[in-house]
Amino acid sequence: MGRANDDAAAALEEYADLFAMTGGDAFRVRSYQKAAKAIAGYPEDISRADVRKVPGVGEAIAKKVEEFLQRGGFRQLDDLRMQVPEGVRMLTRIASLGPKKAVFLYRELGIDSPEALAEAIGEGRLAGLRGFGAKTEENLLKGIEQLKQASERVHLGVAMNLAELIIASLPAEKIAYAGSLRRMKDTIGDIDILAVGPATIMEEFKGLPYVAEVIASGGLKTSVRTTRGLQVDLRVVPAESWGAAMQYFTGSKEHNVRLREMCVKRGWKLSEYGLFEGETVIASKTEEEIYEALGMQWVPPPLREDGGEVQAALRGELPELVTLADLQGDLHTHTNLTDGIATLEEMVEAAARHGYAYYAVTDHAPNLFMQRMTLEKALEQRAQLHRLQDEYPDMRLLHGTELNIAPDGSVDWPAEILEGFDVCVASVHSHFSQPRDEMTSRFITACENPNVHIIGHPTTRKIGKRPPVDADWEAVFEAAARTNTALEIDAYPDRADLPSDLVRLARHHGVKFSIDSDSHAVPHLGNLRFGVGIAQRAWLTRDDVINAWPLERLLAFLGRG
Ligand code: DGT
Ligand code: CA
Ligand code: CA
Ligand code: ZN
Repeated sequence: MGRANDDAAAALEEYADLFAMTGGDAFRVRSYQKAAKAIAGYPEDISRADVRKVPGVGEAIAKKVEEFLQRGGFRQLDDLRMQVPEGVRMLTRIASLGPKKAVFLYRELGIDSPEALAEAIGEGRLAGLRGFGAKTEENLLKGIEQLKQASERVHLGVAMNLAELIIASLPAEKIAYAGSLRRMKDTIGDIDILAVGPATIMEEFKGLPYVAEVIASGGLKTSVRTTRGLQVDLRVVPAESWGAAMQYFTGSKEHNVRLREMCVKRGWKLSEYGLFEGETVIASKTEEEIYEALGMQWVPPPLREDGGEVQAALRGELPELVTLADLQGDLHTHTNLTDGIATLEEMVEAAARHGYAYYAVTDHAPNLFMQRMTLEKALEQRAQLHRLQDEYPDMRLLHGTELNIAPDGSVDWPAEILEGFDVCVASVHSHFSQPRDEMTSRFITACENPNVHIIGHPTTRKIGKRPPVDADWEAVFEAAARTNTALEIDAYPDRADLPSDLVRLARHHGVKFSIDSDSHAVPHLGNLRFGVGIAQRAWLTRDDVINAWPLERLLAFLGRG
């Protein structure tokens, strides 16, 4: 994905937001958002290709993009930026504050930033305004706090892309990322890269195009801030202590503290230079040697959170974690029939390139009004999928749908229609702030529907944008286990939903999981690896994951055998 695509997509997104804030037509807002997504997901670099070839980009949008590519802006965007100050736009990033309310607060009270809003609430200046009760104020304060925290961390997808770019552009004898990124945490505070050799590497690092500012620079460590605001630390380490450095800087701090406690008892010392007895090096070259010397199994980085992994590794009882190679298919993907940008043919062809044994297309169902889905369209797609099947003898194509769980737990279609789908994912897409007990029964009712196979992105959170819904998760997990309903691990990195701590809890209740990409474009299929990271952090094995199963076992689970 070229940077021009990302930048143009971001500009169109911003334009869509501003257009909505200033009272623009909802369908046009939607078409800008759709075009932005399409451009971001387009495989070719649009600064070289004709942007009109991107699906969903008509003449009017193409003109804007072309102007943007020439001068980094376009007239209509400039106009709206003048009407709505930057800080007011920041207001809309507060969860539960929509564009209309943000503009209202600006015009009525001159509130022009999240900080100004927090202040106004503190001074009681919102009291008496229509639509701003005590409960709303409390939610706004929570949202402001969340925004503050989120702006200091990025999701795994952003950090991983950047780390891989950096690593690919720096020639070194050895180079790898450590820290929370190697542990596959869902959000990343900063990127930690370790390298062996050459002397010129620090200069090359500081000269990379995405470096905005050099924070600190020395012979052994350089820290920079990238154009996206993320900090990257590069450390040069001696070849003979590579393993010790990787172990130390991978963390987590809590995991390392546990290991050092063990060392102290034996009179040993563990540092980023090695495992020592007095001056004698016991192990330092590889991580494996270090863990072995400590009398334990090598611990996969996603487990290194002091969640019982040290004890298990000492007993030789670490789980055999599910891997990306174990996944046989993807059970939640979209096409341009709803909000995806690629055609059915394109998605299926890309899935085949991943070598899948099965692949489900699950476009949105009619109750998500904006997607304009109908039964007729779904059946037409099914026929088209059946025709395509002949071209892919080694990959079973499954026709599915992503249903909407209504506030009462019901879904879009009656049983006789649902039975016609091979796989039904059901997700919450509205009414996010239902009270806890209602939200809990909503999920339980959905689980109890015999045609619902998978609950999609269960908490509905979007990292840095939308908080998780409130539910009694243990009660939901109990229901999912009892009804044989899988819970999704949505691998799309701004969702990462279920998060790993809840996955681990659900597993204790006997729940099965589906690791899905929730793809809306061909490149998204590759996001599945982030879902595997979540699964590994939750100690899942192949047996816990329905799309790591062979086709026959999956079909039996779906009741479609
Ligand atoms: P982040 O960056 O907030 O997402 O999380 P980490 O885990 O990458 O943390 P970071 O970048 O502060 O440090 C990277 C690793 O280096 C950390 O996981 C453990 C190790 N480390 C850094 N500083 C210390 C320290 O003061 N004590 C110990 N025991 N370990 C440290
Ligand atoms: Ca870090
Ligand atoms: Ca760091
Ligand atoms: Zn969804």
